[in-house]
Amino acid sequence: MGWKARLLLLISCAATICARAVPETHVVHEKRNSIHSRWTKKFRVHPRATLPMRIGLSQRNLGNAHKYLLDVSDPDSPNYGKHWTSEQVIEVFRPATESVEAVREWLTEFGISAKRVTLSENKAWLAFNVSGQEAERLLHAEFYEYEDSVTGGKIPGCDAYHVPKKLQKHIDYISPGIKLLAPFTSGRSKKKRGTNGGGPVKLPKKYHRLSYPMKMPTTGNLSNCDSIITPDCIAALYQIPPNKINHPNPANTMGIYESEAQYYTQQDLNLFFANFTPNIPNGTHPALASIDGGPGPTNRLSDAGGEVSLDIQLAFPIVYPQSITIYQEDDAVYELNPNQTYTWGFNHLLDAVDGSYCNYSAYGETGDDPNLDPIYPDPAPGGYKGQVQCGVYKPPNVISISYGGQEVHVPWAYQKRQCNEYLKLGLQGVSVLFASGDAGVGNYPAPFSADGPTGCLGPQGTIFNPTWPNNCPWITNVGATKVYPGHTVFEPESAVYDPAGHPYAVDYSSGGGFSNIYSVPDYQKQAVQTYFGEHNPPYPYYSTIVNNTDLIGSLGADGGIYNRLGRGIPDVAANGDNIALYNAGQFQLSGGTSASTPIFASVVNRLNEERLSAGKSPIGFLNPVLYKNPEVLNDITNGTNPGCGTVGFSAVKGWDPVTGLGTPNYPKMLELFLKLP
Ligand SMILES: *[C@@H]1O[C@H](CO)[C@@H](O)[C@H](O)[C@H]1NC(C)=O
Ligand SMILES: *[C@@H]1O[C@H](CO)[C@@H](O)[C@H](O)[C@H]1NC(C)=O
Ligand SMILES: *[C@@H]1O[C@H](CO)[C@@H](O)[C@H](O)[C@H]1NC(C)=O
Ligand SMILES: *[C@@H]1O[C@H](CO)[C@@H](O)[C@H](O)[C@H]1NC(C)=O
Ligand SMILES: *[C@@H]1O[C@H](CO)[C@@H](O)[C@H](O)[C@H]1NC(C)=O
Ligand SMILES: *[C@@H]1O[C@H](CO)[C@@H](O)[C@H](O)[C@H]1NC(C)=O
Ligand SMILES: CC(=O)N[C@H]1CO[C@H](CO)[C@@H](O)[C@@H]1O
Repeated sequence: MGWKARLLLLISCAATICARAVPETHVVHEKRNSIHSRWTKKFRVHPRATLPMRIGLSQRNLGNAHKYLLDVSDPDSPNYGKHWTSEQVIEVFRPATESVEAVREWLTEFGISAKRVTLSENKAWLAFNVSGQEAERLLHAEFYEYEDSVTGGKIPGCDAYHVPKKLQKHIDYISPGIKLLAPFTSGRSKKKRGTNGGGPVKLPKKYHRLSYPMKMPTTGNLSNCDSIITPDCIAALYQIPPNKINHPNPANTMGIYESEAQYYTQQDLNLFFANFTPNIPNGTHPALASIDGGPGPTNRLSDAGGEVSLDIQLAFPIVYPQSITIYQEDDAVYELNPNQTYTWGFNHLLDAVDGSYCNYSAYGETGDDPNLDPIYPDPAPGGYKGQVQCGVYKPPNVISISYGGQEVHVPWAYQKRQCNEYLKLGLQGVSVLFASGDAGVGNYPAPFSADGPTGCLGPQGTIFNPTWPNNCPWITNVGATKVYPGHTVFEPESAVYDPAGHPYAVDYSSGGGFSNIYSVPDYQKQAVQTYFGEHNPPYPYYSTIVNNTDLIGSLGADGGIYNRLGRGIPDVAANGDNIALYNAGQFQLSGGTSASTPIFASVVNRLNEERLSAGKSPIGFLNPVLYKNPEVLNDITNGTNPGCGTVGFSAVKGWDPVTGLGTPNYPKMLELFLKLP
């Protein structure tokens, strides 16, 4: 060994763990490469301090999950539509009994007796208390207190820890370990943040436009659809016939997610029905699935929420007499607190519709994240005092979600774990639809978002900023279209674009682009390749998938402004502008991919109703069928989605990152989905 090599060894030794020799039977299981500047390593954990330790066990079959999903959702699979029960999902992915036993044996041999160790009900992890000294000896690590400069909180952790080599395959992660609270950074983190006054970014945000009052149009008149979209315009655009079903299937309720304490008022619904949908009786309303204190409707008109009014008033005309259920997440105390910075969203929804998610371990995360998800019982006056609700509702066959954020703001492990859950819902036959975002290829510019003057990434704010959780390949993303002035519902629509001030305060265009975190899924490969091959966007690009949200900030160093390897967004589209609604007692127009999503999801609800009447299963994960049968959608070939100082991508023949495969053609979709088993 030359001196250089010896010096290197010495340095690496000093930098990691040399206090005790690590036996040859052990290997490094996790090691931190860098530490975010908000954290400071303080003093060594006291040998007699108590540390709550958790060992997350490796799930079986996670690597096969994608294959399982395609097995039940690819139209060419013999098992199409044969969805799994929730018990099957738990059984297939839970850690092997062998893993539980091997880890228990290791602990017993070390001197942590079996009676000190608790096994979680879903067999995903083992929990026990250890002294600081035991922790260090068990894991051949040095534990320190780390202090968070943002919150002032301290948590124990180490730079690296070791486990016996033969156990490595059974262990996902151990905490306390190398994980510190994932920092809230974007690619341009040092900047003072926008509307939140320097704090972390509050997510999710609603994707609905600020609505504005208008004069009521004449109903039944399709010649005004270029300025006001009524239920008749939507039915005409997508050839949706009146719903002839007399006895709606109660198991086929249309799910709509709401957050941020959005209240609807019955008065608004009644006004809407009276003026637009004479077939829907006065007093018709959705059911409420309140999650962790999520509030129901209000009688105070001034409290009416634009998002929930829009969602219900778009869905009812399409699905009635089918019922609607609002899944309302989180108590109003959290949701209305302007200082509240950690509603990252959707974990409590997923807990409520799948009890196993409450304790689901993956990517080093177990259950809700106490740093990112609201905590229950809520200590604040008036807060929800129960425990987090787990598995209290059966998931609906389709759920429409018009909320989201940017992938750069959401810790990698948090979003990967959540994306797996969307996959599991797909396995169980649930269609999950998300709005693709309203700021084209970027985010809103400051002060409408925390992403600086352009709403985009990189030192110059020129790099495209894809949306979350739209980057997850196991959901269906809905972009927005518009009937431009002078055009009719009998002509093809175009991608939506309304420049700032016309009529909304900020530029509005259909969220689209390519993820930096998820690579393009198999079902989308051909579509994306064709797009690049035949309609090469006129921008420099990079080709990287990152495994840490912080790394997004370093992308594009070579001048590229979008990723060529990522999952493409959106998948489909529907109208999202000039939507007629009543809100707070007033007739208004509104829009957003927020509107597009309940429209598309309502079409799926209708298709499910027809499949159920024919004795078939609900559709579940839509994308594999749609990408193999793009002719059942109206291809959108005009318009772009501006953002980041560019005109964005172009809507072209075939799939594009503006309007996806296109808008629904109800008769064609119905024929196709009734043909499938
Ligand atoms: C660890 O100790 C705490 C406090 O004494 C206790 O509440 C908790 O149940 C213990 N955990 C386990 C797994 O024994
Ligand atoms: C439909 O609206 C157009 C434009 O506002 C108007 O000219 C026409 O008379 C209306 N037709 C009916 C049948 O109300
Ligand atoms: C609808 O019902 C409410 C009572 O729930 C009533 O006050 C209102 O007048 C009714 N509206 C119509 C148009 O019948
Ligand atoms: C929000 O923070 C400000 C400043 O710290 C404080 O004055 C205010 O009471 C807080 N509001 C709520 C609802 O917690
Ligand atoms: C993340 O990616 C880097 C390089 O791209 C690689 O060296 C590292 O092993 C990856 N980490 C994990 C946990 O996959
Ligand atoms: C095409 O889209 C542009 C906006 O990008 C719009 O102004 C124009 O009217 C559209 N053309 C048609 C035929 O809809
Ligand atoms: C058995 C078990 O691990 N149950 C936990 C599942 O998650 C909920 C909510 O986080 C806990 O309250 C349970 O103790």
